[in-house]
Amino acid sequence: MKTGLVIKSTGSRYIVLGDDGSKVECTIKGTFRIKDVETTNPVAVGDRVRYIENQSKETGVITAIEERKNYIIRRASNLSKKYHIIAANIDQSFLMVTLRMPKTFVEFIDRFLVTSEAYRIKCSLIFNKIDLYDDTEYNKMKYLINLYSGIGYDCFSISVKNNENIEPLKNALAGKISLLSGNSGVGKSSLLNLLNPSLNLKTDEISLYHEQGKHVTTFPEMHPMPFGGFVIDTPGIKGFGIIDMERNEIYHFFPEIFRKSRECRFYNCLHVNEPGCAVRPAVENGEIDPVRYRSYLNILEDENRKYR
Ligand SMILES: Nc1nc2c(ncn2[C@@H]2O[C@H](COP(=O)(O)OP(=O)(O)OP(=O)(O)O)[C@@H](O)[C@H]2O)c(=O)[nH]1
Ligand SMILES: [Mg+2]
Ligand SMILES: [Zn+2]
Repeated sequence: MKTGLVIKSTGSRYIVLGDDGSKVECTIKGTFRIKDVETTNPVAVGDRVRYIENQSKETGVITAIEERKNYIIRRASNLSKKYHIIAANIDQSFLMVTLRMPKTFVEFIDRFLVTSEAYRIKCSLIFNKIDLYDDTEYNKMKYLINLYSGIGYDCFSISVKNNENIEPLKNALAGKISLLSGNSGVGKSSLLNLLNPSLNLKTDEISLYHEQGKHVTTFPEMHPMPFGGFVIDTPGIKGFGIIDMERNEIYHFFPEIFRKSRECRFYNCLHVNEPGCAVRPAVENGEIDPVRYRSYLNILEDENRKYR
């Protein structure tokens, strides 16, 4: 009996990196279930497993999964009650954004951060392609870095193309299991190739995810980093899968709004137009950024729609 880490899954087969450094292609035996959640895949990348090697030592059988520290899921399809486990045991997540080619919208950033918070996974932002920015874009980035680092999110500004400012990011990734997300074209695969040239990932390929509402089943892969740790590239997956949230808990995932909400008169204040709300005045006097507040209202409105 050996133990190892699932680094790739192809539906029914799993590549396990044994703690002894060997790689084994495994199938699974038995049933693995998450309590209360129906899933389409029993084992995901990031899972720590026990397995038995077959005689050839190239193949094996997974017999047990160790308890997960966390896992992220998405619906298997829009209307399905089943969930797909994207990855397990994630230490931290990184959202890569660009202010040009493509332009990332602040609300997209906030939705990602909210989901990260809901999963209680530490999240950081990577601003890439700084080599392309004109003064306006550069200043916008500085504004956003100031905003988000003020709330408590680490920010990195890099150019993969010019190999600029990569060192601090390496330090943050070292020894951890990290999820890397971001819109198509921001440079995720390019970054991974820079960090680990032997990966040779395809870049500049349009991924298959763009048709809205259609989930193509691909399986994320964990890429080993030469300085220790793994990065999971999530091609075209818009952040995490959607997590179901209660309307009155959304603001819990905006740390600065949550902090302020302690001063609201009503414990069930949604910070829209309730009397004695402390959040709205804070938006008006600039203590809370209006852009963040708008993201909050938009997410709240989406949830409201589900209840109508
Ligand atoms: N100018 C500039 N271009 C970059 C930089 N980083 C990446 N690119 C280019 O941006 C394009 C898209 O990069 P990819 O690495 O394929 O982007 P991705 O995030 O993996 O995209 P998907 O796989 O579709 O999600 C490529 O043409 C890269 O060469 C950068 O720092 N500066
Ligand atoms: Mg890519
Ligand atoms: Zn309030």
